[in-house]
Amino acid sequence: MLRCRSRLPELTLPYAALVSLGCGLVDSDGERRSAVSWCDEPANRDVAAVEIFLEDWDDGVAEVVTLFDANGLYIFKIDVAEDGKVLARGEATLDSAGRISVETGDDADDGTIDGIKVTTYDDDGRPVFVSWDFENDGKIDRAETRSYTPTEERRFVDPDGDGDEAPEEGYVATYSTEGHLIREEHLEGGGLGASVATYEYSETGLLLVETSTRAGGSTTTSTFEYDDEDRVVRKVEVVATQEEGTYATEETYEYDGDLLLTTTKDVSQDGDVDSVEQRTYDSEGRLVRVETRDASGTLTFVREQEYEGETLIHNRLDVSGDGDWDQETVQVACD
Ligand SMILES: [Ca+2]
Ligand SMILES: [Ca+2]
Ligand SMILES: [Ca+2]
Ligand SMILES: [Ca+2]
Repeated sequence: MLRCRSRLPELTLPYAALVSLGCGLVDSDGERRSAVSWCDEPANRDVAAVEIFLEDWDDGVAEVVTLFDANGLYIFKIDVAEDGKVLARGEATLDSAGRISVETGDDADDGTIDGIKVTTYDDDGRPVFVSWDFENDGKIDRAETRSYTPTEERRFVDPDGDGDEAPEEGYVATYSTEGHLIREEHLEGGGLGASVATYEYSETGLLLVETSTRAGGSTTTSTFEYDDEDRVVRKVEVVATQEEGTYATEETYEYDGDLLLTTTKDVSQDGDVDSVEQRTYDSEGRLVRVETRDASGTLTFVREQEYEGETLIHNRLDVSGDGDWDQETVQVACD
C-alpha cells in the first residue's frame, strides 16, 4: 500500500505530480472500513447515502461517518477510531412530519444515551423551540426559543428552558420587505447590541456594503463592486480597532463567464499582491481544483473535488500546501 503521509521534499509540485502520486487519507489505510459497507448499518430508516470525513491530526486520523436517508436527513453520525472501534454515535429521529425532532448522543456507543436535543417546529416547518439535556438526566440545560415575523427572526437562550429568567444570549435578524438580510444583532449576556452587523444593497439586490461592530468596539466594513454583468469584481475590507488602528485588505476577482477563476488578495492595500487563488473547472463547469499561492508563488492551499453527475463524491484539502492531504470527504449513494 502506497503511503503518502511523509512530507514531500518540494512544496512546488505541479498538479500532475500530485495527482499521479494518488495520495490520500482514504487510500493510506487499507484497514479502514469502506464507505459502501456502511450502507448495511442497522438503522431506524433506510440508509440512502454515506459520507466519510477524515482529518489527519498529529496523533492519528479522525474519522466521522454520517449516514443519510433518502431526504438527505442524517440518521447517524459516528466517530470511528483508527482501529475501527466506534467512539461515539449520534442518532436523529423524525417526527410525524418527517423533520428531525430528537437527536441523541451516545458516548462510547454503549447503548446508554448521554445527551438529548429536542426540536419542535411551527406549521411552516421552522424550529420554534430547541432544548438540550446534556447528561440525559431529565433536566434541560439549555433551551432556545425562536420566533418569526415576515421581517424578523428572534432567538433567545434560556438557561434551563423554564422561561422564568432573563435570556442570557440572543440573536435578532431583520429582513427587508424584499427578503434581504439587512441587520443582525447578537446579545452576548450583557444586553442587546453587543455585536451588530448591517447590510446595504443596490436597487437590484446586490450586496454593496457590509458593516459589523463587535462588542470590543472594533468595526469591519466591506465594500463590494460589480461589473455590468453583476459579477463582484472587487471587495475592500477595512478593519478599525482601537489597539491597532485601521487596515485594509483588497480582493479582486476574474471570471470566465459565471465561473470565478482568480481571486487576488492585497493585504494592507499597498499594491503588493500577497496571495492568488486559482480555480479550475472541468468541461461541464464543475469546480475540480482550487489552489492558493503566496507572493513568492509557493503553494499554500489545495482543494480537489470529484463528481458523479452533479453529486460531489470526493473532496480533499491540503490546508498548508505541503503536498500532504489533511482532510478528505468521500460520499457514496447506497443501492
Ligand atoms: Ca454512552
Ligand atoms: Ca441535564
Ligand atoms: Ca499587500
Ligand atoms: Ca498538508
